Amino acid sequence: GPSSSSIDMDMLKEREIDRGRLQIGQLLGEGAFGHVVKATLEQPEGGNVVVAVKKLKDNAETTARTDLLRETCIMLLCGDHDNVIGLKGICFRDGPLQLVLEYAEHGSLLHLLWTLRAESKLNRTVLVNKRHIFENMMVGVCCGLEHLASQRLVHRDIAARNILICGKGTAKIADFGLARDTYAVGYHRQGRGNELLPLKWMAPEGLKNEAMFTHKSDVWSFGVLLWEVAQLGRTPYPGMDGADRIYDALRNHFRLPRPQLCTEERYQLMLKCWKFNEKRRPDATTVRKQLEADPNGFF
Ligand code: ACK
Repeated sequence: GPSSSSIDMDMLKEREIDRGRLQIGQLLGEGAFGHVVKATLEQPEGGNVVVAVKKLKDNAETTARTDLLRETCIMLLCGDHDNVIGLKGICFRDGPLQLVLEYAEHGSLLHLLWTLRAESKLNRTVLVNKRHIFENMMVGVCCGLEHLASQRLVHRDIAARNILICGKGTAKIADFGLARDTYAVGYHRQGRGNELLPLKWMAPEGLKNEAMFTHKSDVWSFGVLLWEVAQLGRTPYPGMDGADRIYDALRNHFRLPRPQLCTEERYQLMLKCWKFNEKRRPDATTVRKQLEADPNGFF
C-alpha cells in the first residue's frame, strides 16, 4: 500500500540510542540479513538492562538497511504490548544500523518445541505436565495479534520461529521484517520484490500472484502455528515446495493433517483458521476465546 513503505526519519530520531551505551555480548543467532547478539544497555538513571541487538552484516546491501528501518518504524507504529517484543530504540549514527530489542530469555518457541520433543521421547508425561504453558503461550500470541489488528498492522510472518519466550513464559510476537501498515486501504498488496516469503505459513490470498494480506492472513498463519505446537516443531507440508504447488493443493481442499498430539476440537479450530475465503475465518479475538474455552487441546 502507499503508506506501507514510508520510513519516518523524525519518528526514528526520537528513539535514537547512543551506541556508547551498549556493551555487546554473545551471538544469539544469525540470519540472512545479519545477526542478533545479546548486549547490555546502560540506563540513563544508572544500571544496565539486558537487551538483544539486531544488526546488519557489514557488507549488507542498502535494501537491507531500508528494510531494517522500515521494520523499526512498524514496531514504533505498533506500540507497546505485553505479547509483542519491545523496541528500546535504534542506533543509526556513527556506525552500522542496530535495532535494540527486549531480550527474550528462552529464545524462540520453535527451539522450545524441539527441546520438548527430545524430552518427551525420554518421558511422555512432560507433555501433559507442560500443556498449560503452551496453551497460555497460544492465548498470548492471540492477544498480540488482536493488538496488531487494532493498530491495522499485518505481520505476515507468524510462525513458531518468530515467537519469542520471555522469562515468565510470556510469548511475544517478534521479527517485524515482513510486517506492513494497512492503514490506508485495510490490506497490503505484495510488490514484485523477490523477498523470501514464508510460503508454508501463508494464506492462499498471499500465495497468489496478486498477493494480498489482511489481518485474516495472520489468522491463517496462527493456525499453522497451532499445528507446529501440536507437531512439536516439525515443518509443515514436508516435501511440498513452491507457491504454485501449495496454492493448488489448498484450492483443491488439501489441508495439513490432524496431529496426533491434539484433540479433534483443536484440529477443528485449525481448520477454521484455514478457511480458503478469509471472510469466513475467525478473527484473533474469536480464536482466543475458543482457546480459552478449551484449555486442554494439546498433547
Ligand atoms: O531461536 P533462537 O534462540 O531465538 O535463535 C534466534 C536468533 O536470535 C536469530 O533470530 C534469537 N533472538 C532473536 N531476537 C531475540 C531476542 N529479542 N531475545 C532473545 N533471542 C532473540 C532467536
